[in-house]
Amino acid sequence: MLYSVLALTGKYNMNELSQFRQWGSPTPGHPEVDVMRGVENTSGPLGQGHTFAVGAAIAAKFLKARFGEVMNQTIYAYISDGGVQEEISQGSGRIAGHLGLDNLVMFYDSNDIQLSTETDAVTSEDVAKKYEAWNWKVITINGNDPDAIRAALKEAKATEKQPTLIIGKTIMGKGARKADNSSFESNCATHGAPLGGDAYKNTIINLGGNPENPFVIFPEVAELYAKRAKELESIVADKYAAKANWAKANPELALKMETFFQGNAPAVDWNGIAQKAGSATRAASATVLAALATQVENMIVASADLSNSDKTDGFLKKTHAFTKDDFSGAFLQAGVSELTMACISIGMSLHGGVIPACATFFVFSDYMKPAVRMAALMEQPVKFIWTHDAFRVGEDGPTHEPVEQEAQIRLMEKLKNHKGHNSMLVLRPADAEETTQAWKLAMENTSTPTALILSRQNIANLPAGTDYAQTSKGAYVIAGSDSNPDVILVASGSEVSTLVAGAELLRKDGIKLSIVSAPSEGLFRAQDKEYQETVIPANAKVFGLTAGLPVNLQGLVGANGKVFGLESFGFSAPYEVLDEKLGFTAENVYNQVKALLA
Ligand SMILES: Cc1ncc(C[n+]2csc(CCOP(=O)(O)OP(=O)(O)O)c2C)c(N)n1
Ligand SMILES: [Mg+2]
Repeated sequence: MLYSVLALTGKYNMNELSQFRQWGSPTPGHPEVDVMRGVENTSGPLGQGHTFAVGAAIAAKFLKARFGEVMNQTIYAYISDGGVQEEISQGSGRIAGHLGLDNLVMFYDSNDIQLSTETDAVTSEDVAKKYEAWNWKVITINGNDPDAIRAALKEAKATEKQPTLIIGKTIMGKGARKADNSSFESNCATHGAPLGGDAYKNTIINLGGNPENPFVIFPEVAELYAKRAKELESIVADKYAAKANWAKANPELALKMETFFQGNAPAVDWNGIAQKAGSATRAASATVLAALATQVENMIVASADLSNSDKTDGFLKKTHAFTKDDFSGAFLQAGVSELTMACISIGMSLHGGVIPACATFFVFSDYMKPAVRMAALMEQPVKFIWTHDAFRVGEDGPTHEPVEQEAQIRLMEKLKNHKGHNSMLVLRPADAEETTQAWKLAMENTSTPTALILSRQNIANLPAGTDYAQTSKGAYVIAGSDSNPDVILVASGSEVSTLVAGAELLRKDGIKLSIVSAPSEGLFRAQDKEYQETVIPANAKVFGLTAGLPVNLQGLVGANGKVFGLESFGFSAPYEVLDEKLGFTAENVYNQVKALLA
């Protein structure tokens, strides 16, 4: 539907439509973001698209609060039976209604048919009542009637303080015919499969076309669209003129708006950020966020009901959360809805003009993976803040202790996007200072999503003299390392300081060692081979320590070494006890390395 409508506006030609789903065509099976062609987001995983729209509507409100009527956009979205059923629709429906997003109009293609059954086989809920309960204006119409659609859109535009859901009761496969020329309407079989053979021929004939030459725009349709194009030309010209007048009257604001939409890395006084030595990296992140809140005017931070734990409150304390009538703040209290929050953040990013970040506990990144994948595919520079990064969550026990999550998310560093770059930057800083550097990299990364994996517990700073600027190389040798080491010790996050403690014991035995902090293997492997060789020479003996699965470090440690990691779920106990029980101590580092060198 999207391609065919865009073809009527000249964004695709008939040849491109005929290449639907074929290699190299601009018409892949599910539309992939291509703004110049009118595809504003990649779609396919049900439920995410309309949530991107909620994010875009929030971004528009945020910008309107700063620039006024010139940013007075309405966001139009589509949803289907499948989208309404997806759990994420609960989150986006709630938030859009709660924030009274009257700049959001969503059309629900309610055809009572889904992929493998009719909808009444799986649901009997009253969708209108559900959305009304979330503070949506709901208008139910015959969705195949253009006049009814026009009237509903007018009503939606006039609605204040509520998003609008237009429930269009439609007929699936309207006009479709089977091989025997009987009706093929309202039939699951028409969802995705080509009609084929005589069904296809009969359908084209029934719709007034010629099966021998089906890729044709009927003259009356072409005329209708040409007329509308003319109207749009003058509407757009008026908009541009109004914008130019506004820019003339408000040169500073106009410049600011231009800067926001350029999407470049913002200017931040990174050197001015003073970290408290020995902080938890989540607390160090709060320190950075406090600076970003005052220095980056178009940053929006969200948290899924954990702002005081994930320490996004560092940002929140300098601003205020969005409310129904007030988007002058820059914080989204997303409530407990991690996937929704992630998709809203992506939608903000797709809208443009803003820099979104969102936060929760690392273990709940599991709830966000489908969105992270879409952010990576669409190359959206959303910042994902994940705190409570390992078993040192402690007393909360195994449900809250990420073990395999780091390995999972680091797979995205290995997966290339369509530009051939790592599809995501994943950083797990080793101390407070490295956290500042990690945030700097995150803000400077304007072409892919970034993950910041942060600790709950305090971490001793790396040895004095460590050149933190080298964080940008993904892995680097920290201060106090020996040249020509007998063994190289490598880790990320708080395990680096455990290595430092273990190294002290090893040095007493005369062992020479080098310690490598590796916040991002993906970034490290993007450096030239020469640099990589200076940090971890190919023939070196290497010991890796990770509070996640050993696979986190196997790529860095190689065949010549050994990784000590966690190979089970965690346990509930104070984290110092867990460190002892699970072997994350200086003594165990000593024992493991001695065994490796023996
Ligand atoms: C997350 C997710 N799960 C499953 C699918 C597979 N799928 C594609 S469309 C669809 C349902 C189709 O029904 P509906 O949304 O009503 O669309 P219609 O067939 O009416 O056009 C399903 C299950 C998907 N694309 N995304
Ligand atoms: Mg349907």
